[in-house]
Amino acid sequence: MKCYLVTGGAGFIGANFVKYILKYAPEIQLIVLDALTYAGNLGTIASDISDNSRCVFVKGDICDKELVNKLFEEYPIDCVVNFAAESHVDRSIENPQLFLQTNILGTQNLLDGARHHWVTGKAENGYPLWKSNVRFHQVSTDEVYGSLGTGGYFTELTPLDPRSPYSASKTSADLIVKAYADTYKMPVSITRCSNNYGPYHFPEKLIPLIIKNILEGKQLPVYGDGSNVRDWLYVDDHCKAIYTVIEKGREGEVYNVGGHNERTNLEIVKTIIHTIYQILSREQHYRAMLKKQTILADGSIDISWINEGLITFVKDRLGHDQRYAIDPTKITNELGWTPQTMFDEGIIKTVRWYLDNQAWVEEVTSGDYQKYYEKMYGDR
Ligand code: NAD
Ligand code: TDX
Repeated sequence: MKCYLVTGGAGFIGANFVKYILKYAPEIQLIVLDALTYAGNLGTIASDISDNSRCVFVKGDICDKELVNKLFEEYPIDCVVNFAAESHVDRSIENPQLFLQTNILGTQNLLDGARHHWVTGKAENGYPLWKSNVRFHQVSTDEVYGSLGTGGYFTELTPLDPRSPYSASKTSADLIVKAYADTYKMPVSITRCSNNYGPYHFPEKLIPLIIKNILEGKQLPVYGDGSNVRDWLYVDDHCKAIYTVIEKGREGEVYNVGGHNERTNLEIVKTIIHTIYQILSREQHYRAMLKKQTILADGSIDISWINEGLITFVKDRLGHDQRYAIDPTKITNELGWTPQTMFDEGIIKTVRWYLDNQAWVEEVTSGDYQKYYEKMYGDR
């Protein structure tokens, strides 16, 4: 049996990855390390831990050297999958230092822990000798490439050009991973994925925030003029790409991950409005969860207000990247990866998941979320 140390496994993509591996990769045991920051929620993976002897949870910080060493001593870890990060661009604009601490120094601390436990000796040429079949996998982002104009795609050869404190910290982490590969010949790989969406996405990010606001009858904040473009991928497709790269990808390589699904933010917001309206038109029982309850003459709950009039254009994000678009040719041609869930299907699945899992939303937003929302968006 192989053993993966999955960091950040109580966050959005990490938790989906834990579920993906437990379902599809019976040969893998998981040690999940997560600090449970505002973005991490143990409830998301509680059943995965309790129902499964293949999954152990450890609460802790990737920057904690002693803890990371202890985990390597205690468990036969042969792969580190590093999801743990501060991940929200807006928060990085407010507090850059935390992003540098977690995303750069945390990654370096994990690299060092792995290096100390995976090196078995020294070759004649002075380079370390590595235990066989080990891998350090860094979960990176398309944001390291910066921002595109109206045309073109990010390939693995696109120069790194991060523009926000978040993307600069992720780029630095990628470079530290590359430095360990070049200097110590450490077996590493990196995936750079476009925007994910799907279940367990924290409602500070665009798609879950818009769903939450509609259900609460609030306005829908669109930054600037809503023309910025993101390339959206269903989270399970990202999880499959990571697993494929770890198991089949070449050592030392970077693989871009994306599904050619570019949309403007305005288009995304309109799609969510229409999707929720359609579902609530047909399935009246969901209307009970709306905060705004106007009862019509026929006794039904009014949903006519769920329309594009809810959209409100707000102050733009500082340094807002205009467009991201991934060219996934390398991972498709080399490893046969292609996305399985198309956006039209994925967004309906996602909206339904949020309608059916309001208890989860309440749980994850019961902490400092309200304070954050008021600071970012006022009392809209
Ligand atoms: P998230 O914010 O939902 O989850 C991050 C997790 O990391 C949380 O569970 C949090 O508690 C944990 N964490 C934070 N600091 C930690 C620390 N110091 N020690 C241990 N755990 C810590 O993020 P996400 O959206 O799931 O993103 C996961 C990874 O994927 C990140 O590295 C991100 O850069 C990358 N990524 C995200 C997207 C996206 O669209 N969300 C796209 C491409 C890449
Ligand atoms: O209220 C909002 N209104 C709005 O117009 C929010 C929260 C966002 N936006 C815009 C900003 C972006 O153009 O929507 C777009 C998507 O924003 P986010 O959901 O914050 O994602 P983004 O900034 O694109 O970054 C995401 O994708 C790449 C993840 O958060 C990163 O972790 C990942 O690396």
